[in-house]
Amino acid sequence: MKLFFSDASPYARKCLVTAHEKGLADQIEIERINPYESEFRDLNPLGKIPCLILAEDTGLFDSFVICDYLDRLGTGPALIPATGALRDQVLRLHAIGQGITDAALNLRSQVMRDAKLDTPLPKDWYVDRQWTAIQKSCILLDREIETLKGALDLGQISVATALGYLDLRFPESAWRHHAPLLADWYAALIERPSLQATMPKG
Ligand SMILES: N[C@@H](CCC(=O)N[C@@H](CS)C(=O)NCC(=O)O)C(=O)O
Repeated sequence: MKLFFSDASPYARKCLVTAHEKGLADQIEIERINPYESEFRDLNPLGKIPCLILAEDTGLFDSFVICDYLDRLGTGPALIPATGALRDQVLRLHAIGQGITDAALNLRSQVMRDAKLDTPLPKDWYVDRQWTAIQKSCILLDREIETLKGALDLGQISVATALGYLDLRFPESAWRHHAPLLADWYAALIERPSLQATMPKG
């Protein structure tokens, strides 16, 4: 299997953390690409990474679908519970992590757009909406910190990779101030080898 990957992509990192946790990292060939400069729409018409290339040259996307595939393929405890209330809880946590990531990437896209064009967008309601989504999500996670504890699951991985991306792109963000319990939880979780081996950069 080959994974179209970028060292900065929080979505791609989520997949690689999953691969490490499921004992599959050695079976995945990492191909670093810049999705904005590469043409791979025959494998993913959306032009986005991560994209997992299976042996039969089929592209698998997006990050949740790849994680679900790796979770079923690998060994060890399931990261996505098959049924029941715990499954709902994990998928909800995953969605919050994904939502924080999406909001941070929306902010980053605006910075990239401003750098390409000589017409910076005003810092308007759209930017405020992204920061509000990030702040409110961190506050909710702080309040519900107990749901992030216990055996590792994809919800926890999603939240951790979202926070890692925030620290990479927006180190000035005050999320720790709004969510001190979440900050403590994150500091402990990123000691895991799978997260240490995939620290974002770029
Ligand atoms: N929902 C997708 C989002 C993937 C995504 O937006 N990846 C970014 C890189 S971090 C990308 O490839 N962007 C290129 C583009 O939007 O054209 C997932 O979870 O995999």
